[in-house]
Amino acid sequence: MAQRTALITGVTGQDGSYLAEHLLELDYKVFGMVRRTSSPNFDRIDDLVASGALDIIVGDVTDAHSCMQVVNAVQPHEVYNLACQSFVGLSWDQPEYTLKSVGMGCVNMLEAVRQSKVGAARFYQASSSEMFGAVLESPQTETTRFNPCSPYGCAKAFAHYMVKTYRESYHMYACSGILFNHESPRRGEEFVTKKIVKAAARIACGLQEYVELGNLKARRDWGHAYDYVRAMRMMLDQENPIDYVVGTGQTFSIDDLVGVAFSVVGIDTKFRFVQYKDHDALVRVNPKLYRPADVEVLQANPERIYRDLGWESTYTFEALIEEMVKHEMDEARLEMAIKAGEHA
Ligand code: NDP
Ligand code: GDR
Repeated sequence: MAQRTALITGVTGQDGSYLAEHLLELDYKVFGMVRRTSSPNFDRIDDLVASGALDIIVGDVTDAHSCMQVVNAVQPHEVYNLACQSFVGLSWDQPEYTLKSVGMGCVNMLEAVRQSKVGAARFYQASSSEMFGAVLESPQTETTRFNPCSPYGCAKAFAHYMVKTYRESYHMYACSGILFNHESPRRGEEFVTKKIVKAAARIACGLQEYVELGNLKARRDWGHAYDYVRAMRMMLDQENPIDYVVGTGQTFSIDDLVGVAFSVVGIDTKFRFVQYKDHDALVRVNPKLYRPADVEVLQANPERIYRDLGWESTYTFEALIEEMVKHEMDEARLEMAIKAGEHA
């Protein structure tokens, strides 16, 4: 079979980097679209760029002209639209930019594919469980009604319906993966898993005293990004474009996450856990970190993707958190060694 060409927007992000690796392993030619920054932020894809395996092309999803130019230049068989402002918490402070990058970003990429000479390219959209918001049914399936409660969730719902509209209006092969939270050692610093595993490692190494968190009662369905990018590709590799819910089917609270992360470094948080204004506590609740509205519980029912595509999550929650904590322990040890060197 002739080599397939894929275009990934958001390739510098957590998912983009895993997806690029996965597609390269499957012998795809892969192009990553990046926006121009004053200094490069290729940390997650450094090796792929340096080795020449991944081709970089400059474009911004909020700029329709650049989307068109990139699609015409690359002539992809498959487009994975992952780029956007993805931090839910920030979406209340930057609702306009969030809507532009999530919502119009998706429309710009859809239009670029539709109007380009490669009209037959298959299109994957990164939809989100955040669209379920204040959930109307549990666990959530492909038919659960959306009830978003953040600007980000509203923007993702808009993009999701635009993909459906393009699929039905223009008979495009376009589909969305409704992905639940997925994490990895490459997770962005502001997300709660990363914040907690990093704090557990640094506290264990004496580099940090405590960590401040917001809503500890929220529950999420957490999996590993490696598994979720496999699902994206599987969705573009079937006969017809179909939207799928992708998750583990299990849900854990932030409290649970703290317990597991700290236990990996041998700290029992039961006695020195959360107390607001308790200066001895390792984990302190700061009400400033509460969101104006929060999704309290999310839990996927991934039966359909399992049945149709044979996809399943290969990581338990504990294994995911352990991998993340171990990575942070390596980072913390490196930091200690550098500090020791400075003082030698
Ligand atoms: P990240 O925040 O790690 O990555 C976002 C990527 O988008 C980065 O490469 C970023 O580039 C890029 N980007 C942002 N704005 C623009 C723009 N205007 N033009 C071009 N590129 C842009 O997100 P994840 O990898 O975690 O998530 C990937 C996608 O999946 C996102 O759409 C997210 O909303 C969605 N999603 C993620 C889930 C998760 O749990 N991770 C769950 C459900 C959906 P830069 O490096 O320059 O900032
Ligand atoms: P989420 O992930 O909003 O689900 O979006 P995040 O890790 O930011 O929050 C999860 C839950 O933890 C609570 N929380 C905190 N969150 C952060 N970031 N920082 C804290 O200190 C903190 N304390 C408690 C939050 O209130 C929330 O309930 C992620 C992103 O990847 C989205 O792009 C994606 O669409 C969804 O997952 C599915």
